Amino acid sequence: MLLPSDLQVDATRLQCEIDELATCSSTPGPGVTRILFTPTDLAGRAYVKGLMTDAGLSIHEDPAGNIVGRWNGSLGERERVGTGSHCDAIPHAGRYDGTVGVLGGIAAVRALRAVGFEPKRSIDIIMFTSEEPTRFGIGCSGSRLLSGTMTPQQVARLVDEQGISFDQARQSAGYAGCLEDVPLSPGEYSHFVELHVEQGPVLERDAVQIGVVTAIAAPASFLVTFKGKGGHAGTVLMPDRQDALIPAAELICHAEMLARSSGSDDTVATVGKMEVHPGAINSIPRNVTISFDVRDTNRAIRDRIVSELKVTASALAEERGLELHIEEINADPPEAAQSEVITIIEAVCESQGLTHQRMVSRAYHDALFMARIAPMGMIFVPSRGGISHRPDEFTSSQEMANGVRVLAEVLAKLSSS
Ligand code: HGY
Ligand code: MN
Ligand code: MN
Repeated sequence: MLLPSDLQVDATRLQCEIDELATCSSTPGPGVTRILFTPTDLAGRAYVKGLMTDAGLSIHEDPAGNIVGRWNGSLGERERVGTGSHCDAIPHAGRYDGTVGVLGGIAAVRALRAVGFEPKRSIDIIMFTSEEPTRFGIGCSGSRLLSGTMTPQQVARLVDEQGISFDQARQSAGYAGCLEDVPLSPGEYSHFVELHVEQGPVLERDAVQIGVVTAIAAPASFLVTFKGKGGHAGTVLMPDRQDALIPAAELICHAEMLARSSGSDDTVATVGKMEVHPGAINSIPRNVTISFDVRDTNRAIRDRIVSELKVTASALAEERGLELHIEEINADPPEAAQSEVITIIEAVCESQGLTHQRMVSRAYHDALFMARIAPMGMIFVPSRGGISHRPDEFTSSQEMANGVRVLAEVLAKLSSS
């Protein structure tokens, strides 16, 4: 019988591994930039595979670049228990987003092996290939493929800003084979549990050690392009202009107003990227593309905001005689964590004497898509100041170790039945 007190997590070693992985970055510290299939991503992958091998896991990589470290259980490969997260990082990000779930999963295996635990169900630590949308515009392409949420054809067609396709990029990174072999068949996982930093202020504000996620918010994103005449900034008089940046600016402010007045505290709307063409100080913007990221735990509210934004975009374009193009990226439903998994995580927190509370995840994660093929759960550890996607993102090694110990015992329970 595994006793919680038996489980020892080497918090210092985990912190060193987080810090070592953070050196695999295409920008100087303290921030981390690790973009899919770039040299720093490949260096990070090699480092993670080394840790998996050292922990006695067998390595499996699929044609999309999802990396699995497997601890073979006596029941073989059916109905495995999955955990994991991602190691790619948006530009100038922190070092804990995603990595705590991958390196923490490996640390959980080490802690279980150290007390002689042997799983019945195999345990998979998954490093999903591309959770961030940075390079190909859509997040979670690895877990979308695995769960059948995106088809291999849809993923193969993704193109980055240099015109390189996902297929070309993965093959140059050494991932050959057919993407058709990636989707999992039903029943491959009995459960999927992800450990992740909260990326928000709730746990720190409430002085609680562990967040037990009940649901993951529904993300939607799309691009809006206004096209006008452009022209010379000095010679085209104001009544004669079709400046594409003006309606874009109005739409950005409108998005903020809609999100603030939606009636739901969980509604968020963000314009994170804007491209102005030709982008010269003395040239009237001819084409402007802005990106929208709209979320809420309530899908109907999110969809209402998205459709109101599209209606307003069309009215603004018509008012000024501009062309309008809208490119859908994704509009995913929220997912609930499975009550059995929530109960197990809470029971483990109790037995380990850790304070815990139920909460929603406003960030999306690979668990959002793994929930479509297996009962899902998430374990959160606090983020200092609620900061994430910033170089000053921070979670202490002790807080990480708390999450790892809970994950380890949850994996032990799920893989023993
Ligand atoms: O955007 C998100 O929620 C995640 O961090 N990629
Ligand atoms: Mn992120
Ligand atoms: Mn993440």
